[in-house]
Amino acid sequence: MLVKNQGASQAAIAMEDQFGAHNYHPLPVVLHRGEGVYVWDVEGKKYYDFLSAYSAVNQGHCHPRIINKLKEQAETLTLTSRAFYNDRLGVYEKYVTQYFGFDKVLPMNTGAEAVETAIKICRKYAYEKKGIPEHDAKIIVCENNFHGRTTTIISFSNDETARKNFGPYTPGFIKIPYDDLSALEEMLKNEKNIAGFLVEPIQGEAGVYVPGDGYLKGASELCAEYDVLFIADEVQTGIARTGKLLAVHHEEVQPDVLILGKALSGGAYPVSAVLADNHIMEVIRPGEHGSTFGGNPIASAIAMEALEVVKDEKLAENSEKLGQIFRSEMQKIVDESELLVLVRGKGLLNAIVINDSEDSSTAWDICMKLKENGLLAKPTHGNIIRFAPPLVMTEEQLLECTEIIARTIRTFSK
Ligand code: IF1
Repeated sequence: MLVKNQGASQAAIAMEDQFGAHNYHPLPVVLHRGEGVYVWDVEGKKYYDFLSAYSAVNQGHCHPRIINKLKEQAETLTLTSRAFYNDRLGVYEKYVTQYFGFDKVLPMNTGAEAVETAIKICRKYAYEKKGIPEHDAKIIVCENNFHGRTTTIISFSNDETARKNFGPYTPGFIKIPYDDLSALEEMLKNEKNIAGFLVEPIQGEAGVYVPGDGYLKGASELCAEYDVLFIADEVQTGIARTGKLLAVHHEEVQPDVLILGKALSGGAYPVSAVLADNHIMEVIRPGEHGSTFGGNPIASAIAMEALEVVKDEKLAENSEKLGQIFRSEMQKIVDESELLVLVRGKGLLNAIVINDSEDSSTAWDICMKLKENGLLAKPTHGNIIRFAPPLVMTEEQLLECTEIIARTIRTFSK
């Protein structure tokens, strides 16, 4: 539906406002089509997408190979439930476990479901394999974490917006500061009944906080030393986003439990997964966990193609290369403008921090101006803007985008 006046956008926004819950505050742009690194709004204006649906379309919008696989499977068999076998799931399970180096996978749909699944596996492992008294298992999490929006997950959030008035909260979680190995060691040493440590290799929503070198390796070693499961939530940092297939691979870490989502399907379908070796995954027996759509034939077919694309198009290498260029171009703006405090990130998961108060509208205003200039991005918290384009971007396109960002920032320069 392409119309040339603003009426279509306003009509779409008004419809969402009237008939949809107000659980988001989107940038006022109404998108109609996506292809690779580009999206078009209903008036036909073209944008670079620098959010990638929160790192779900790492392979680019509507990747032809993924879409063709979606169509092919959708015309054949969409859903059987797990009451029966199907001819796609086993193939996918073999493929994805070998792809990431684990014995088994438990397929789910959304990232939050996968995080919840990992929490259940971790607790059950603690009771049945470590002899922790039932109901006493504790999982260590980090301050400023983001792992999803379910009641249990927001129970261990410290973001009041995400958790206020959603109680009573699920117990059994202990918070420590992020990127602090001594805090983790202290907790492991002094606290009883610790079952696991759940961590984002880079804290995305908090504002793309990259931990110090050695943090992930050190945390993984401490978990091994204290016989606690190291659970890596790579829903946002995984699938080549940070310049390696997984963010933990920057430090040669293999987590005990790996959580994937988002770009596992290239953004074409909700697909998530929890991977672990047999001695952990075997705590789950028939009837103890599941989901109607988990591991359905479409999800299985799409995820295999989406992962093949990551390999064939060398998206991790491209992410690493373009990420270096992006941060060095952003650093030039930081150096010349008082408005930017710093740029940080890994691969093509980056953010700039605006020199303004958390509650200022500057980051939002910059994103509105970027939209006018043909680039879509959105602030995370207050004065931080996340930049995460699809990993299929070319160097030439990236440099065009850094020029758009530089030109836009200059119009705000203090
Ligand atoms: C929103 C951002 C937020 C995640 C990690 C699990 C999940 C997410 C590390 C849950 C989801 C999404 C959710 C979306 C905005 C976006 C997001 F960081 F990616 F930008 F919120 F933090 N683990 N992240 O990042 O996966 O259930 O959504 O499939 O809720 O506003 P999900």
